[in-house]
Amino acid sequence: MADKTFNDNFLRACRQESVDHTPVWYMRQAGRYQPEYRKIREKYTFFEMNEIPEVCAEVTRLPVEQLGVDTAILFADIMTPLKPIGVEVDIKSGVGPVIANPIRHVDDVTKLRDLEPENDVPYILESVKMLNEQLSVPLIGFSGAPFTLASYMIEGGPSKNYHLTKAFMYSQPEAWSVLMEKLASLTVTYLKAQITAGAKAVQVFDSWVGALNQPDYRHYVAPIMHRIFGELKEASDVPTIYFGVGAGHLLPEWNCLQADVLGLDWRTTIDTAREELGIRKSLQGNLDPSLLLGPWEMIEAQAREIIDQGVKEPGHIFNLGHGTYPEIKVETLQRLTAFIHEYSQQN
Ligand code: 1CP
Repeated sequence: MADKTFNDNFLRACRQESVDHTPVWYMRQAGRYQPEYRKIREKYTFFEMNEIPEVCAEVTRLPVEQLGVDTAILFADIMTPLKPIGVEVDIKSGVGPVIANPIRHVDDVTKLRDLEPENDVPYILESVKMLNEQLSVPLIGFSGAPFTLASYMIEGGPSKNYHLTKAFMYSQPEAWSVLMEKLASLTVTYLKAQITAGAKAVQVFDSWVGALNQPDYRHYVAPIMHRIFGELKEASDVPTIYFGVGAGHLLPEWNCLQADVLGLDWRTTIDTAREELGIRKSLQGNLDPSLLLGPWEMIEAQAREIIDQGVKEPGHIFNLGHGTYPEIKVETLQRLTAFIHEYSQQN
């Protein structure tokens, strides 16, 4: 571990314990809004950055050193563990993941291999170990959730309405179920390996599951999410976080899962989650990242509002409602981090 005292405010907030200040981190805190990131990215493809532990660790540390955030998140992508199981995926700059062999039939599902982290993604485990030596804040490991991974695997890339995914789910329910179970196994195996390597918390990104209504979520997705968080809880006491965009209507379902922290986007306030929906878990969020392109006075007022709501009960982690954008200025995130730390201490 690094010389400096270890800052465990984030882990304490995950466990709903008292904190020195509200911990802060930003989804996609490593990314194209950073000139240093863009410079490294010019030299490597996305997966090269991911697969060379020294580069991966450097990019992971960048926002911690530059912004003063309370956690690091491993620099990888939700697509990282899909490549070795037979998904031909490329990350295209300015687009995102593009898949050359999208899933159409049950055969495309059954031929996917099982993930063996030590053989298939040794560089991820190496990066986690390296970062554990270097950081004085907790490292978050992560995985995509089955629905969100399946959406890329079926659509072949980013989508606005997920109609191919839903069509597959409705018309080939048995194949859907096989796919969900396979991806649940991958998620659990991958996260357990990251935890064994030293990840101090894990986040499951279900970014696009908000596209489903509540009955469909309950029928087609909730059982495997129960399986994932149940198996993780059985294996370790490392805090688990579940996040999705536009998924406020699913929060009552999420409240029944064995996840420790729920991520909110900007559409659901912390007060609403706690008071109207009765969520008693820790909450993470939820400044609209678009607001970071607006005037500082508005950013500060909104951040103040989020902290005022967050500190009413133990268990709040400040974050954005979704990832950073390339247009955001480094200085804005530096100023925001300092403001959150200072303001939440006074409360
Ligand atoms: O700093 C960090 O947050 C760590 C790195 C990280 C994480 C946690 C990256 C790097 N990707 C992710 C997760 C991820 N990837 C999610 C879940 C979180 C979210 O909703 O944002 C999703 C949906 C993806 C898929 C993906 N990969 C997209 C979105 C495409 C879409 O459908 O709109 C994109 C643009 C990527 C590429 C990517 N991943 C990460 C970075 C820094 C980038 C940009 C790569 C580049 O061109 O430099």
